[in-house]
Amino acid sequence: MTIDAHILRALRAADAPAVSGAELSRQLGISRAAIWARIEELRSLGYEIEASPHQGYRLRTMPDVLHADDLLSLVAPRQVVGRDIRVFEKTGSTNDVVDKLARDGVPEGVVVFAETQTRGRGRLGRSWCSPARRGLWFSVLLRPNLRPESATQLTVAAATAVARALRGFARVDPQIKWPNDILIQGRKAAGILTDLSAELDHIKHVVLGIGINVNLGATDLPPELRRVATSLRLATGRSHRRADLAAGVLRELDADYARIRQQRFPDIAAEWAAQCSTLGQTVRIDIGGRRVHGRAESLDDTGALLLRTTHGHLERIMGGDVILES
Ligand code: BT5
Repeated sequence: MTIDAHILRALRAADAPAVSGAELSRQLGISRAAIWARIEELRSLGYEIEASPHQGYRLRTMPDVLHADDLLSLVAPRQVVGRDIRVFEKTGSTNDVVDKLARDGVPEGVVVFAETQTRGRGRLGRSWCSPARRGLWFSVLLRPNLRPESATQLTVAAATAVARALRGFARVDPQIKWPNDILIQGRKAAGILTDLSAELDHIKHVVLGIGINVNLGATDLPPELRRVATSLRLATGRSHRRADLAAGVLRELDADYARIRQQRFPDIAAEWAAQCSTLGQTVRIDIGGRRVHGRAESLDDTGALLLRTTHGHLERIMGGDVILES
């Protein structure tokens, strides 16, 4: 963990109203002057830190910016997801940035956030609207020991983790629409894009891209999305501190990734099924140029959707767009 992350963590600790410079300098093994310089740097980023000669430093308010050290200190302790966090002001697509890191051999668990994306991507070449500082637009690098056909497990795990984090953080009741949409009050509040790099029998790496509409107002969305999309702010009537939600999502994702490594995907699938608005519904699914109709019955152990078609067959669906028919 970096020095700034340590300082922010110590300042945040609930049992310490203020932390002395001497204490920080002892914990970190650097001079009090060096601590002071870091505090000044954090202040310039918008952290309001009070300094009193007798008590020491006290964190009064935090800005709603994404700061890698702040996120690192909020996420700790974690096993894999979030052990390295990078924040960019602007990128094309965070999935592309992480894919490049993957090809350069960076270990799994790195997370890249962008305050805005100029070419945010959805599936099948669709675009993802990513207005500056209003949402969480980020990607996670994973190198799971899974066969390529089980990659959907990661999308399912991510959807479950995002839904759990949203529920705990903002007391909303998210629903999951297979495979990658998180809905609040029936409108899309988050989406997941899983980019896979694989050989025939094993996954080389997966880039899990997650977009969450946090503080978007109605006019931050293009007109054609205003009736189908929402944000946490629109749904709850108040703004939310993005860094806290980001840390919550990363912690939940870390927990679900651990469950996948321990071959406990069925536990995730059960949790997913309990909040999925697709199961039990009569749906139409568009898969490339093909269209199938039927009833969404369950998930299998790879994360695929099992559809009872109108002809009575059970069809295994790996990806596609689901449209509710009833
Ligand atoms: C998705 O695709 O839902 C996946 C979205 C993943 C976005 C993240 S952001 C960080 C990372 N980097 C990236 O470049 N992408 C990932 P799909 O199911 O294909 O849905 C795309 C459709 O959702 C679009 O065609 C629009 O109709 C709609 N849409 C676009 N922006 C939206 C937004 N901000 N909120 C809700 N809906 C949106």
